[in-house]
Amino acid sequence: MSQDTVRLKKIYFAGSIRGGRDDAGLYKKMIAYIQRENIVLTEHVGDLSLSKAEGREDRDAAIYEQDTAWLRETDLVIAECSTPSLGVGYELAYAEAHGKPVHIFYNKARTKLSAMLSGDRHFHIHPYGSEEELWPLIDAILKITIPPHR
Ligand code: 6IA
Repeated sequence: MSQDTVRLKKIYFAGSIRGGRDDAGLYKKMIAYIQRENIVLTEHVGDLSLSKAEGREDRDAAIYEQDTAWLRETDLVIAECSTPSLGVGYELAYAEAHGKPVHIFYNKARTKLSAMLSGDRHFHIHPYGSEEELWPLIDAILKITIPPHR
């Protein structure tokens, strides 16, 4: 691979699982959109067969280890926060502590975002009114160039 080759960006997509799966269809669409030209480390977040009751608790330590390893490895985090989730909140703080860029989306017609997110200057906050507004916003985020051998 030449030095000039731009490698695919690795994206950590965060969305509610045990916090509630009302927006699972939206996560799936956002993940598919990002995946056209990038790697999404957390494709399972958009798995429609995954319910909030799913998951054996004896697997939780392994999930935590895998997800935090991906957060350390990722180029940037994109979170859809319209459905509040303790796990997503934790992931966002963990990403910030590791210096990762974080982009937070939420539907302003139905969600009042936590002050702990909207008040944190590290986070790039993207309120949107309709789904169609999402795609150009995501395009703009993904255009940000990441050096190939960081
Ligand atoms: O508190 P929550 O469950 O809503 O937290 C959701 C966030 O935590 C997501 O952004 C995920 O990255 C992470 N997370 C929570 N549960 C899992 C999980 N469960 N697997 C991977 N990441 C998770 C098992 C699903 C598996 C059977 C496909």
